[in-house]
Amino acid sequence: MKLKNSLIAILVVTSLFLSNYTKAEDGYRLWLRYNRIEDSALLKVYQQSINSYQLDGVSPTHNAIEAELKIALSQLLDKKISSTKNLDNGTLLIALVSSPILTTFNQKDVVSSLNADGFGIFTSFVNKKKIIVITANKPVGLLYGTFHFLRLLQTQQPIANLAVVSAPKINIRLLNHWDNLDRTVERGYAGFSLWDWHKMPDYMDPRYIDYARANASVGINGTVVTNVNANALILREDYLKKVAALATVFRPYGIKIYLTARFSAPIEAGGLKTADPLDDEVKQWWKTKAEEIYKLIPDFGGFLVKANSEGQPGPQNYGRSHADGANMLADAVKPFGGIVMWRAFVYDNAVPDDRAMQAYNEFKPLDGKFRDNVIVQIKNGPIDFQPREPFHPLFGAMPKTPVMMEFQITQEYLGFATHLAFLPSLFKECLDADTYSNGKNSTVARIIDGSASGYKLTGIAGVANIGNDRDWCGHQFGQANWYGFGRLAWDHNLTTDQIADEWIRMTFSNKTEVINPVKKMMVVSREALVNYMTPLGLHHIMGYNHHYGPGPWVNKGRADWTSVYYHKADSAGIGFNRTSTGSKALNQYATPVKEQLESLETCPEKFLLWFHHLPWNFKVKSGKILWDELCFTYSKGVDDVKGMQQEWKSVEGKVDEERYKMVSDFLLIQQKEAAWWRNACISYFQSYSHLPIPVGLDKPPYSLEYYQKLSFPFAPGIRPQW
Ligand code: BDP
Repeated sequence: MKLKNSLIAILVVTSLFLSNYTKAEDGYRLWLRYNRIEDSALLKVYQQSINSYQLDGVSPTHNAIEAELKIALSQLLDKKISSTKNLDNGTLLIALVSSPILTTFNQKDVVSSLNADGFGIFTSFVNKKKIIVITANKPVGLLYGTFHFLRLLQTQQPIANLAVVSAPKINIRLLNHWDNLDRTVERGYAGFSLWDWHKMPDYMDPRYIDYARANASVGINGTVVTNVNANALILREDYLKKVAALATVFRPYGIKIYLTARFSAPIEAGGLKTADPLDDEVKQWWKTKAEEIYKLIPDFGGFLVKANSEGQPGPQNYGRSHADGANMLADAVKPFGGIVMWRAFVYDNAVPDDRAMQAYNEFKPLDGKFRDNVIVQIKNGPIDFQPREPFHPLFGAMPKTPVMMEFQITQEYLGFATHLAFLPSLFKECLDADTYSNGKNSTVARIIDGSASGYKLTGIAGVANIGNDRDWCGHQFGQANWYGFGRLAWDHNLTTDQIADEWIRMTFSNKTEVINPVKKMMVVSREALVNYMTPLGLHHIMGYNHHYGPGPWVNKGRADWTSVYYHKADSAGIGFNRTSTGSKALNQYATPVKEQLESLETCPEKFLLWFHHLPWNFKVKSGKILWDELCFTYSKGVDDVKGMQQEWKSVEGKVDEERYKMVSDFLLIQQKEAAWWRNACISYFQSYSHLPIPVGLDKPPYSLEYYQKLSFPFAPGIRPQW
């Protein structure tokens, strides 16, 4: 009887443990799960190679490193790894390159020549003991090196002869949160804002540390915590104290805090009559505000500004230029080492230009007129974060002004959080594009990292997809976009394949039977999405305002917020003519790019309707007429999602049940919505082409009116004041 009872007790405890274990796989741990190494032979090798660690030096960043090692090593290696004062075989030594311990270390010069964030990891012999050295010029480099080393273990790489040297190519690597002070998130689909302003500074959610760890693990070194559609309240003293408390949490992780500055803050928060950037009182107000901020946050990064765009106030309200506005703020933060990131995302429906041309038209003439601590932040494409855009013509067009990249990680135009779209493919397409602005090989990446432009101030920002959902991003695979953004910000030469590989290994499994299908799914996902939403260069045809689902019929409201403005479908054909016979937007690109895109022979079909208005019976490269090609491409997008579902099905039982189920359900939503996009768009465009659905393809199951009548008043992420 006794035996039976204790057996039952054991069973209960085990099943509780197991169910807790599976429950715990809710995605919270991101790619920092640190589960025991799956390959037992490799585990043995690792266990023999790592016995202890020695962390030389003291700083808050050192404490962060130690905390990470404590969570990671014993779990990964399934043995206790303690700190030691003596170097022995298998010691992991983490020390600044200037440390006396490394006086005789022969790789000193290599590491000393790296920038402040760079690091080296070497297998080395000290006093005949085989050790692993992680070294850097600054504590934050040691932190990055530690995360890199842990990644080697997590992804099961050989560690017997390490000689890794790595330094970021871009200096400022930022997340931009579009978070409002009431915790709603503009275009956020992962719950509410992480920032619990109401409870700060007295209660600091421990999650802020996990956020900082995740960012530091991929080298993100700054965060703008407030929405670009800014609220001046954040500049009030009580809020600044909350910001300072956050900065204190982030600092050990090498993450600087930045704020968005509402241009009219001197009026709203300062009681002045004007926000004119040339007004002395206004200048003084910002100077005093900057002093106040830096007293609280000595390493405050600076301001991000959206001005004179979509109704936001700006210098043009006072007849001044963007340079006047940016320089005034730059002067205020300059004494403290701060910068101003001034957004080039400006457009005004009063200007009758092609909207794709407006940013260039406004900013190009200002080249060279900005202070040296101003950097112009440009969206990847000339319209607005569409599933596919050509690169923004301002890249390479402002040789005398540092410019930085703005990507959108949150999937405002890419199916919100329920569609799986692996965005490093999108990021790479833009970064690798050749602007020819300074001869061949002036890629966008080389413009923003300074190598083809000579910029000293370099930066890249991603609009965050993070909220307070347990899984952070609203989709398990949304995490891969946060991860991938950070990895590319560090090194834009990484391939999408490498990034996917690392992420899958750390987030799901190192087993080939998981890696292969999941990677296949990720690699096709963005192209699939382009195909079922906006094939052949179509753009901006989504639902009005909330941007959810298809809306090619949207024709009311300001012209450049409608869809008909962009696709220009009529009985003759479809597409936006931006060539020399149309809006002439192509003139904004360097000659080789312009010539390539202008000619129908050489314009890549993925950009066809972005640049050309073509008849429905235009012959494309496949030999089909444009209308048929459009229908086939839409259908291919849907089929590709079905393929993704099959790939995912093959990992059932090989990954935890909880995340397996969630991803399966989301893929079903994605498949339904892909079909919805296809059917709605084909129905709509057919009302202009008057051509039949090609043989072999399904007819849309409902009438066009059906699709037009669907309404979503509570779609998430919407901007409240719209
Ligand atoms: C648009 C978003 C809007 C943002 C704007 C921006 O719909 O919510 O405020 O971008 O980047 O795509 O400022």
